[in-house]
Parts: sequence; structure tokens; C-alpha cells
Amino acid sequence: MQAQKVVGSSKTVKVGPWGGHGGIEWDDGIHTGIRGITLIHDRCIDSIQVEYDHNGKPFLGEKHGGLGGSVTTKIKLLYPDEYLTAVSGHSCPVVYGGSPVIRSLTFKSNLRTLGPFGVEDGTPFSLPTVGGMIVGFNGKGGWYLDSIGCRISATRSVKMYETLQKKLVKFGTMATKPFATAKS
Ligand code: MAN
Repeated sequence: MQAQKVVGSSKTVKVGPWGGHGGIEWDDGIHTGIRGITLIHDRCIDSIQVEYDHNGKPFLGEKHGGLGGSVTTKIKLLYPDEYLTAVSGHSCPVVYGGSPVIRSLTFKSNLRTLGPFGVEDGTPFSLPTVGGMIVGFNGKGGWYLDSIGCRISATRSVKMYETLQKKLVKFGTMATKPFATAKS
């Protein structure tokens, strides 16, 4: 079956966050898709950095979490044919007396399952299957990734999106015509 090309719509639903309450809050905002994810992990998920798509251009989010971890996993999605549909994982403390942190993460795309990464220990969490695609992550981080949540958007076919873009371009050309004429 051929993968359907889709982009996210601007209406999103926030789900989560899952994990602990430690660390400081981070929010990557809302984008049009995800091109890749870099996870650094060991006994837990030390950090996450997401490369989004923003209206057809790559947008690199900040790295969230700490500087430790021994394994670097670079997930490259086959954008725009592939998009993330779900995230799941486990959380519990890794240090004595500490609050729960994200121990493992597993991502699901329309084409495959990526992971698990980290250690599947502690309380499991999973995103209820609501359809749509992930267009932004948020959560908390300190030495480690304390929690993670995401924003889900309904999917739209690229064809519809391109038609809309063409219309906007046409409208833009018309609007600037008097200036263009004056210049020539
Ligand atoms: C640091 C602090 C905590 C946080 C842990 C794990 O100790 O930022 O608030 O829970 O790291 O990330």
C-alpha cells in the first residue's frame, strides 16, 4: 500500500504529559510535522531533540533534558510519507529519593514502530489511539527527561494543502501586482 502524503492541520489536541513532576517545563510549540528525533539514553531517557517540519522547512527544536547518556539514537522519518501517530513509554525514579523520569520511549509512525529506547521499567504510559499525527512535543526536563506530552493534529492530504498554497500564492501575486508594474 502506498503511504498517503499528509500534513497536520492547525487544530490540535494536547495529550499528556506523562512521567514525573521534576525539572523545568519545555514546549516545542506546534509545527506541521516531524522529520527526525535524537534521543540520548542509558538507564533512562537523558535528552530529546526533535527536528520538525515547519511549512515545508526543517526546524530544529532545542535539546531537552541533561547532558548525560551513553547511547545516541537518531531517528530519521521518511518525511513527508511517514509521520508519527503515537508515543508510549515507561517512567519511574532512577535516583534514590528522586521523582519519576522517562525510562523508555517507543514511537509509532504510519509505517513502523521505532523503539523501545531506554529501559522498559516502571509505570507504562501510552497515547490513546485517536488518529492524526504528532506535530509538537512538550514536557519537563532536568538532569534527565522528566516528562513528555504531545500535540496531535488531524491529518490532511498534501494535495489539499498544495491547492490551498497555490491559491494563496496566486492571491499574493495579485495583491503585489501594482507594485510590480510600477517597477518595470
Ligand atoms: C535535576 C532536577 C530535578 C529533575 C532531575 C531529573 O535533579 O532538575 O528537578 O527531576 O534533574 O531530570
